[in-house]
Amino acid sequence: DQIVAVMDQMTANYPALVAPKVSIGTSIQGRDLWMLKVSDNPGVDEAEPEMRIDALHHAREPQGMQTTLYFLSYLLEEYGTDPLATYLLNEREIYVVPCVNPDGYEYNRSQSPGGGGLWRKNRRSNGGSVGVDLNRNYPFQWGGGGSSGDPNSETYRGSSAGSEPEIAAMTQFISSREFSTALSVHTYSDLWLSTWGYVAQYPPDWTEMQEIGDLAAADNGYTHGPAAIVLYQADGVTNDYDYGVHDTYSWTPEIGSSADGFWPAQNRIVPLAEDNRTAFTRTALAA
Ligand code: 0X9
Ligand code: CA
Ligand code: CA
Ligand code: ZN
Repeated sequence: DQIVAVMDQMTANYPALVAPKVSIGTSIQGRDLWMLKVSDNPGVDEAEPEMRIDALHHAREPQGMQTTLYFLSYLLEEYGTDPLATYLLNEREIYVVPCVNPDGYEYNRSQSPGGGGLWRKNRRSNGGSVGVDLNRNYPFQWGGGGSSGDPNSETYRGSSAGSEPEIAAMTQFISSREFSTALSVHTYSDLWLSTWGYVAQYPPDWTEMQEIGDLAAADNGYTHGPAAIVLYQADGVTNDYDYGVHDTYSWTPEIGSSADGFWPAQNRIVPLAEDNRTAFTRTALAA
């Protein structure tokens, strides 16, 4: 409810820069997956490079959503004052899905209203267990050694590629646009992860991707590199789908250190978001 309220408030406060939110689909429990388009002339599909930002594939990673909404606030509040914010809103179309997993996030809220809930997956009933890892369910290189076929696992990939309605909504939405760059925001570990996740190899466009990702990560000092090389193998992930299917250069920021964890202290929320503002800005510029 609070995420929806912030989205509506942005549209109300900046109607010339934020289109009314659009539902790209619904979750297992019937919650809307809301999308906000931010640009000048937001009601018009202009010939401007398109970028996507999403967050909360994993229900216990709210700092990704908060960093994303903070970035939008920066753009909107500084439009007409800061030349970079003005340029990005004039020359880009930024499409934002701040909560891909509303059922899991709401489950955490209901169990731990003060924060601290550690549920990760969606709320799919698997019979004896609950939940599919939405960042293992994408229909590209689905079902390898970087995910699990065990429904009890935290990295359960689901019964088939794209089986989850949240991921079906995302792939349909992604296929309806032409994103040049994308950020699928997670927490935590101070990382800036690129493709590939499914195999420990550098992608074909690595020279250019390295330049862009290095520039992004240069500002906050996060470690940049392919996920399967700098972290671990993971298949059916958002970044690999973006790049493998749509040629979109796509990264996963893992925001914050182990001291911040999944639920940073309240006084860390804005500093962590600010730590990533320039990195987000550079990814939008690169589009
Ligand atoms: O395991 C994951 O899904 C991500 N880490 S997290 O701690 N947020 O769960 C990493 C996914 C990395 N994959 C790619 N970026 N390709
Ligand atoms: Ca525009
Ligand atoms: Ca366009
Ligand atoms: Zn995550």
